Amino acid sequence: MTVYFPEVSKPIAYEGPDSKNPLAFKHYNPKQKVLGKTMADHMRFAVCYWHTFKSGGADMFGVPTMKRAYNEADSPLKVAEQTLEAAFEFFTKLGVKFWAFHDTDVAPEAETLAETNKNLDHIVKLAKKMQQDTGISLLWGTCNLFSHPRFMSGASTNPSPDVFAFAATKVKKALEVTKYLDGGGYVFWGGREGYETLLNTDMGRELDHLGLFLNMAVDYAKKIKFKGQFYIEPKPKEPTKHQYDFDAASCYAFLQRYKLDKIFKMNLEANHATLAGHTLMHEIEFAAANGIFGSVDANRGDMLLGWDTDQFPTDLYDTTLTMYSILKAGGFTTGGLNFDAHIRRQSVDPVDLFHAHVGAMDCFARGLKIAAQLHKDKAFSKFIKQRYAGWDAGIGKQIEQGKVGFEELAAYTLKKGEPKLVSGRQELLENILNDYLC
Ligand code: XUL
Ligand code: CO
Repeated sequence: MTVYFPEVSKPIAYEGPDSKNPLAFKHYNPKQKVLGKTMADHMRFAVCYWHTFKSGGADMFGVPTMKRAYNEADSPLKVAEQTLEAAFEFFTKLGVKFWAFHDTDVAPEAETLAETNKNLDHIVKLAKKMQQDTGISLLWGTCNLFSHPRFMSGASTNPSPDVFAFAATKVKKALEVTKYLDGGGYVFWGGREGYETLLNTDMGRELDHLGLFLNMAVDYAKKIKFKGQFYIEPKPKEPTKHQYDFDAASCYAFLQRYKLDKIFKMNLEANHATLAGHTLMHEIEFAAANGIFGSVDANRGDMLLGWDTDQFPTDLYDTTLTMYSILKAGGFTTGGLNFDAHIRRQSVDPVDLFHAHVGAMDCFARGLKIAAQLHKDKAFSKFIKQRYAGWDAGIGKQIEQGKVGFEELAAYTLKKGEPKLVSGRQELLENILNDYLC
């Protein structure tokens, strides 16, 4: 069997914080228990197929820079087979238990949809065998409804019902494939489900169509007994000027309107959160507060660039707060941390993929350890509990229990007078966070 990553001859091992080996984990020890659960189970790391194996470093101004041995073959299907082999070699050497892909990442598109589906069937059969041989599972499957020219004006929100039907046909197949591979979930990211200009857009109708489309997907999943979790992945813009699934809050309103709120959860991406003007922590906490937290696409943007740079997460402050919010949300069930990130255009060597993933996994492992300590010590929750203590008794309790209205509150206030000012202690809390981080 061909070896595609000879620079890494054996699986990446945990060597502890003193190790100087760049291809070893210094913090991620999969079997180590943190708050009663192994690190592997806390984080459920997944490698994404599209960036890691299919993006070759091309950008708006330049062609691919990365040469990969698995791309050398005389037919697209052979390239797909080799890429799959390389991917499972990579997953195994890295020690992740999950992967994620779009239909078009794994199998080449052909002249007709029937032929494309044949290619997909061929590849997923090989993938199923590799999953069985390695114990690696599919975190979620998804469908690319944004790259082909037919989707230039959207998929289910396209003005043409023929494109809606085409997209439905593709999602039908992607659901079947995800079920065949025992995928734990299925993601909808509405790449072009939005608009470029309202001058040519019937927004109400497009939203109705998106609602109809997702309901059809749910109906079909029931029919084929696909039991995986459905996710929506919010993103406010890019490539479109406005995307309908803008952030977790707008997705939740949409899901409620189309009676899908009990079925879908959120797949929250760090760089999408920042594009929406939020932090990932905000998105996780909003989702958790509404019972729709599902999974995370782990990456980061660049403070100075206003687009989805999809960089590997290396900021300890961010990974700590992400893990803190995930622990607070009760942890992952079907979801995980999927590295929806790509190495930079100048990182041309295959080994750079290992450096990126090893560093990000270690950064999350450190974040988890710090977040667990914050939880154990109730570093913030003690303060929050006390800050809201007024609601546990007296007038606060009466308000929460619905026992008083405006008249009773007016009588109470006129008697009590001006409320006391209480410090929010933000600076103190930020200092405490830094004490734990260092
Ligand atoms: C695009 C993005 C996608 C989804 C899956 O910004 O995040 O790769 O994660 O379609
Ligand atoms: Co993503």
